[in-house]
Amino acid sequence: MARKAEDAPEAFGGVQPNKVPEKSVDGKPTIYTYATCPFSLKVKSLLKSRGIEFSNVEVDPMKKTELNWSDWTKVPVFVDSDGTHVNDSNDILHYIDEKHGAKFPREGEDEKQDKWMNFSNDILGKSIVAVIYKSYRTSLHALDYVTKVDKFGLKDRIVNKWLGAIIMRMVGKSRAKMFDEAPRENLLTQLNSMSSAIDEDFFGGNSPNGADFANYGILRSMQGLNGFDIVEKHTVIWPWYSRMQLLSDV
Ligand SMILES: N[C@@H](CCC(=O)N[C@@H](CS)C(=O)NCC(=O)O)C(=O)O
Repeated sequence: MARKAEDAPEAFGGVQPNKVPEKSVDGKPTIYTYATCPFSLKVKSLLKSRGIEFSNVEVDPMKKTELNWSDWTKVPVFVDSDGTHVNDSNDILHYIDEKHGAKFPREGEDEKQDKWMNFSNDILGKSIVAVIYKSYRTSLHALDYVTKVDKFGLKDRIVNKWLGAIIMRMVGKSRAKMFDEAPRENLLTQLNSMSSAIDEDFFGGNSPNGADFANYGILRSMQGLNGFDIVEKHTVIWPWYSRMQLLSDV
């Protein structure tokens, strides 16, 4: 835990020392997200699967004004109804689970869960970015969601889509360099590797654990985008994905 943010060395993951009750919207647990952010979708899927009502603040990916109050400049950021403030998706999953039934082990208690939760960030998150943002065309398709966010003005929608696509195309290229195989082949390799850890219905056995929510959220973010056919065609991952989708309704 307590991972440092690369862009703000003073910021760290996990539960923060300060409470920010004014940042919880309508007195509900509040998640600051981008609609299509893989890390944010991990958290949404856990909240939904537990039937926890929450508020969602859509962050402008270029200006990030909604996060001016936070040292951590990435999404998701979670603010509980009492103002408890948690950074970093895997830490947020643990915080929420601990508070709502403690149905899966905490970090350090289950090596397998820890391994696959880390995999979701270190490998799978990067593998999907290389595929989704494989060309300018696929990047524009992925960024089209910003044109549908009501609260963004017309200028921001256009800038976010076109500038976002250029930036994400560059990120996609740099992510692709991390792997030996081409993006589509690499994603298939990673799905095969995940399959080896799903012995029963879930990573967690009969019920989902942190590794299930972490990896499901990542793959959920590419639904409808370039490369999702690789997930749909996978004989182990697709049935697992469908089970996760059913129980999380995200
Ligand atoms: N380790 C972080 C990674 C979060 C992350 O990289 N989020 C992306 C959006 S999907 C982000 O905010 N990137 C920085 C930016 O957009 O400026 C987590 O698991 O929450």
